[in-house]
Amino acid sequence: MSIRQISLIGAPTDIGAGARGASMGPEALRVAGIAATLAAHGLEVADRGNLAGPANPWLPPEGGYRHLAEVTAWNQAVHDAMLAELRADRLPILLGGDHCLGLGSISAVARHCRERGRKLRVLWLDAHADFNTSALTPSGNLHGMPVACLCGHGPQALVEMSGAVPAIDPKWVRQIGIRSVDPGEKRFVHEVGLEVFDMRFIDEHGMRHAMELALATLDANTHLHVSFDVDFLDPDIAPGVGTTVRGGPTYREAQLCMEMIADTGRLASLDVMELNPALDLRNQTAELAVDLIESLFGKSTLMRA
Ligand code: 4U7
Ligand code: MN
Ligand code: MN
Ligand code: MN
Repeated sequence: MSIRQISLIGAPTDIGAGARGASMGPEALRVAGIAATLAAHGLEVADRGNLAGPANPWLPPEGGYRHLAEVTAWNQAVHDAMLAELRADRLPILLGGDHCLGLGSISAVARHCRERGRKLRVLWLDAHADFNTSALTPSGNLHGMPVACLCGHGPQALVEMSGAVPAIDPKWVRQIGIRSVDPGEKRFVHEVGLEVFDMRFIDEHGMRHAMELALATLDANTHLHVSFDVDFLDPDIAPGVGTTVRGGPTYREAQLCMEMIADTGRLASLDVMELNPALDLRNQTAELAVDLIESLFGKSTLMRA
């Protein structure tokens, strides 16, 4: 049985990103009607408002990381807020905010799964692998590093946030839609054996087959977490992100991806990240994200009424 009690948590920051503006993401998703849309499907929705954290000082990287202290503070706030909702048996939706916050979010999910003796599966929907380290990163931006940090590679404060190191095993992760990976990052992804369904795979085998494989071996004791970086989507339909990469999933491919996740009935937490209203056109990317989230929560056509 899927969880029907939803909590929205806003994290208005662009502290880990390379462009300013993802800090406006939570409000843009609210304006696009995320709460009412989910409520219309019979879900109970509580909007917890926005978390608070340090301002963005917009400084160059130090020791391979930009804004590490501020990123840590924001992630701790996200971790604590997500964990409180999970412990109350609610389904938290993190409204980002840049994707560095996936670290705090999934650290809370990992801690919760340990407490409850549950298995964890993370679906990482993104144009990027987000598997850089301070030695590999071309930018120092921590939104390009959360998956590596979760797998135990990163600064101590981030790596330890879940209370266990590593927070997750790379075997628990499936990445979908990937089409931009830095050279050192690529080697590291192969080294740890991350399971990646990149755009080449989706071109050749289709979204359906990619999702069948990514969702295989889920069982009744599996907590399914989806980390949705909006730059997963093709920029023609989703221009409102800081790091567009052409050649992403179309509207129909993205819908199928969300519908197949919904069909598992296992979704238990969600991040909606990297939406950048400063780069959007008439809030269309936020509206698209809400449309897709509706499918993720089981908006059905006649077939599955
Ligand atoms: B996102 C990048 F160099 N790989 O590390 C980096 F291309 O959360 C981009 O997926 C990271 O949007 C993008 O800075 C992070 C770059
Ligand atoms: Mn990302
Ligand atoms: Mn991305
Ligand atoms: Mn991005």
